[in-house]
Amino acid sequence: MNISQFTTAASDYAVKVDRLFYLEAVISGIVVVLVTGLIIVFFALYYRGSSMPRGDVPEHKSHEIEIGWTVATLFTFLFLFWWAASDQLTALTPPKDALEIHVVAKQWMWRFQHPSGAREIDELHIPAHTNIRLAMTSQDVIHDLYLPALRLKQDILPDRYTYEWFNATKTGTFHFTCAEFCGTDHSIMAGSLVIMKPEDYARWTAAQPQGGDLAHQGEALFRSFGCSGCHTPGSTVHAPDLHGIYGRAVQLADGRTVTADEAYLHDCIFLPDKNRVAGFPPLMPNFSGSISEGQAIALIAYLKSLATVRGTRTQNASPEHTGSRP
Ligand code: HEC
Ligand SMILES: [Cu+2]
Repeated sequence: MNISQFTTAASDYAVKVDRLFYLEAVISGIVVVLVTGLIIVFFALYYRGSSMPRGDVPEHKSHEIEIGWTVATLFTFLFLFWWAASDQLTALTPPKDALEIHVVAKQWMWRFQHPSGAREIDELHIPAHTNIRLAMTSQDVIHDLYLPALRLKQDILPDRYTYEWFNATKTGTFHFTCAEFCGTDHSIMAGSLVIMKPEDYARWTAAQPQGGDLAHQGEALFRSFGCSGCHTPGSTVHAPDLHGIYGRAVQLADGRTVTADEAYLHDCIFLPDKNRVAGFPPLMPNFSGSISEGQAIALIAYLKSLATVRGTRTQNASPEHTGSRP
């Protein structure tokens, strides 16, 4: 691994981060040189016993200088804050048309699932010049996906989704690693980010073992875990119909109304007590321990695809399943 692994800026956002970093380094450098220089000069001239004339000590200190440097520093920092914040805030909002890749972190490996159904471990293949959104969760402790070439770092928590998005502009193979101390083998929890030309990515995807896309894998799990036994219209259990669930406003038994986003669906499977649906017996079983994060991703992809089947596609429905209706 050579140093360019860490210095290459592989996205426009990374270039922006670098620009800010260099500016701050230069400003800090100027301050260091100025302050150290003055200390050395005054030391050399006015050490105790030197013959330099001290002149008359003024009665009042100079307010102009005090106010001047305070205001100058204040504005410099406000300017840097404004610059950094505006880069960060634009980077927080993912574009609507992003390709969504799921990330499951666990001690001590990375699992990636592509919308096509392709999976990989400790390697992430992505197309360049494409908006990519990572939806990330952890199977155990807190991890953190650090992609130096993209200047991105985001914590990954159990029972919760965190996201980051990017648009890579350079092809190549780059290092990524876990940036949260997560146990004995934390230091080997790393891998390669392979940024490919879009046509190479398409070829790579096609060459992966075909397990069906995520939504289809989820449909099979929906049957094998017995979800369908309760959640099919006409079942003996009074359970909600899950068609069109994604993006819907759900009335809960405790009076809250929540939007059924990915995090909500995730909680329904692993923490059902958190969200009991109003008007139904509280019979949704807790599947934590029996369903893995990877399986939950497929189940949720399936539930999201249900939103598109009956023409009730909601605005939030994720774009990647539009081509994969069951
Ligand atoms: C024993 C029957 C039963 C099984 C099995 C079951 N559920 Fe449920 N589920 C329910 C009931 C009843 C509710 C509504 C009451 C509640 O929240 O407990 C519910 C609620 C839900 C909700 C929230 C629905 C809404 O309208 O907000 C989701 C999502 C869900 N289940 C998904 C699943 C998935 C995925 C599986 C399989 C892994 C599954 N369920 C298995 C009975 C079941
Ligand atoms: Cu880790």
